[in-house]
Amino acid sequence: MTRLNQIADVYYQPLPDLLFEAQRLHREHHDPREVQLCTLSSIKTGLCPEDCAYCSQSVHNQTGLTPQPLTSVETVLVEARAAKASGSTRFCMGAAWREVKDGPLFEQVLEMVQGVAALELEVCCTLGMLKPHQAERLKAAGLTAYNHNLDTSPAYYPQVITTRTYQDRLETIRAVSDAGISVCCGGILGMGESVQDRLDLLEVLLGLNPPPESIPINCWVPVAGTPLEGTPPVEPVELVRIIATARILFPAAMVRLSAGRLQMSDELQTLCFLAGANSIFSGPRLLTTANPERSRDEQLLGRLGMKARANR
Ligand code: SAM
Ligand code: DTB
Ligand code: SF4
Repeated sequence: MTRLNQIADVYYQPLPDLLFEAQRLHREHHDPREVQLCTLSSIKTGLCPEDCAYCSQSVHNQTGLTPQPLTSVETVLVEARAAKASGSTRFCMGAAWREVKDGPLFEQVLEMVQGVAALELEVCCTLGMLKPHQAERLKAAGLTAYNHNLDTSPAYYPQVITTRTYQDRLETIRAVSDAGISVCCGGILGMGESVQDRLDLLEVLLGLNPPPESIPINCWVPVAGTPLEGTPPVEPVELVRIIATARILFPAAMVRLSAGRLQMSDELQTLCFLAGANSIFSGPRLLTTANPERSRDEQLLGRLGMKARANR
């Protein structure tokens, strides 16, 4: 049997069996009562030259977004302190860049990384493509993890992005792991892809060496003015199945229920936690779109007898 058949066999099990297996592995590696809270900050917003069909920040999409140049170090550190005070243990900075360019802007990001690391928060960046020497500098500045998503399967990818290749992404991920930085790599569901595309993405992730320690599962957040406008949302049980399958394939990883929670019911999010998701973005904004209010998340976790993971 090929590995892909095995992944499909996991995914298509009767849901009770799939959830039982996911929970068994989840409990072996994690405390099932805890979720990690992460805060996102958009440090450079909009005017991105890439043509990602899902994104509010691409110059190719008429989304009405107000662009913002690189934020000051002090502003970001104020946000990071507030994130820590509100219970986040990971702070993720995102820039609408195709790639990192050496120079003053990169130096400013390195200062941000140093400043956030000094607050004893996990520090994550997502800045587009990276070269090995840039990954090494981020590592030296104290970066914990670098987020660079493969987004979808190799086959569906060209329907979504044409300005950089799957191979480009794999090379950035290589540079990140070679520098000793933890890889955060996942994808987006709900872009019109098939279940097979989602399983193919999981297969590529499984083939990474080392496998990612952090797997964000985003549901596409609808953005008017993008080519994906009008795409139907992910079928809820399919989302739960993907999370459980990711938990089984990557038992030690953080499986993050990332973008798209505002569009989910409390019950669906609960099922995702039971399937092995153990991290959420906290606070009312993602990068450019809305996320549930903190109070709603606190209330939900409280009702479930779950709690935010303390700083380690
Ligand atoms: N520009 C950098 C890059 O793409 O590598 C970093 C920022 S980019 C916004 C980070 C990730 O956010 C993308 O790879 C994509 O997976 C996710 N993303 C962007 N827009 C989204 C949306 N509308 N819904 C869900 N996920 C989205
Ligand atoms: C990831 O996988 N999800 C986050 C983070 N990595 C950078 C981004 C979600 C962005 C959602 C759309 C927006 O707010 O612009
Ligand atoms: Fe640019 Fe990243 Fe948005 Fe693609 S996902 S358009 S690279 S900001």
